[in-house]
Amino acid sequence: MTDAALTIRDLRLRSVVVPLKRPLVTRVVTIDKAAFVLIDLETEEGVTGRAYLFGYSLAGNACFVPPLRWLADAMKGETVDPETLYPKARKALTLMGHEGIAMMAVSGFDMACWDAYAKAQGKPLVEVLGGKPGKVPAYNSNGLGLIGSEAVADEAQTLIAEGKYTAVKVRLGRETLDDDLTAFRAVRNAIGPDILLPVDFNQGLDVDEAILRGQALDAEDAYWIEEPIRYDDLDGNARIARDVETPIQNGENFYGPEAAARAIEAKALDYLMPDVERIGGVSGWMQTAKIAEAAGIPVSSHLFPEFSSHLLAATPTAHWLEFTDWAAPLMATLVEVEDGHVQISSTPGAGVEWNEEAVEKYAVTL
Ligand code: SMN
Ligand code: MG
Repeated sequence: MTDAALTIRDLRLRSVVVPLKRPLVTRVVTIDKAAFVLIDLETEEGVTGRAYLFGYSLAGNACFVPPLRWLADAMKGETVDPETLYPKARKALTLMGHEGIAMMAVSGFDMACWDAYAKAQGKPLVEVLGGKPGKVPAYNSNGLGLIGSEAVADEAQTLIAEGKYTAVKVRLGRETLDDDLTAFRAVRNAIGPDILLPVDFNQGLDVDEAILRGQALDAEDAYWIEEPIRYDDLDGNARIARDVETPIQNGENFYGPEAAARAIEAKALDYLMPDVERIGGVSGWMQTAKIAEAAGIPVSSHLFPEFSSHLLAATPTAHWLEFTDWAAPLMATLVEVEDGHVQISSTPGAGVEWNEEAVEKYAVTL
């Protein structure tokens, strides 16, 4: 990067809360609105890098702002070279820890850096990362929470029809195993045998219950079992992965490539599903993709379809993109879905540009 070099001036941060078309009830949380912090990385050259963080709630958004401001102050005047800035950003927040909110702030900063960097090269992010432009297989994750069996079966049909999807994911973790099986079978009957049907317990079980419900799902046809127990109980997850045949999916709550490496080493998962806002942004994702490749582990994404489509196309063991449209009301251009695939944006950067009118409408003060 020579001619296209950019210099960081500041981070502009805005907080928004967007209503969800379909509230999502999970074992741990009900999400009926989506709170985001919008990050505009401003450069002296006038190129702006854009990304967003998902704060889950207004209080969550408020947590992101101080470490992001800290990074803005620490990184002012630096050249936008994301591979150099990622370790610098992590170091800048060392005393806040390498996980949790600090890592999420580093991730958001890193994503905005990569967006600016790709824009300065005039290329879509996927190309800068060495991946192929085009499309990636996606499942529609805009629903299928812990609702009644009839409602969940109807919703599954609607979700598939929205984009000719060949996979949808149902949340489980109802009161009893029987309740879960009833919901799973209702969805399976409604969608037919050819649609892949992963399930997500959102960390809701203990190890014994997870083995019990997991083995019951072995007799059904669940495509994967996601987060059956606490994501960071590696011994427990390894026991479940050993005793249950259906592949165990984990990773949306891993902070940094180190956490993914530890889980793979512990055999605590069969499939890996990093979340770009926790794994360390684009830089952390790409390091994680290498670790997964070496271990032969399939990699799916969690939320953030705009960035995740670029990342999966540059991931050697890419598996499934989780499609949600939660940030769509804020975007100038929508993520395109066709025949169950997300089209990777082809404009320079990661394809995140704000619809300023909508941002103004949904803006909230912290
Ligand atoms: C999930 C968790 C938190 C917020 C939204 C969705 C869920 C998923 O675990 O994987 O979709
Ligand atoms: Mg999940």
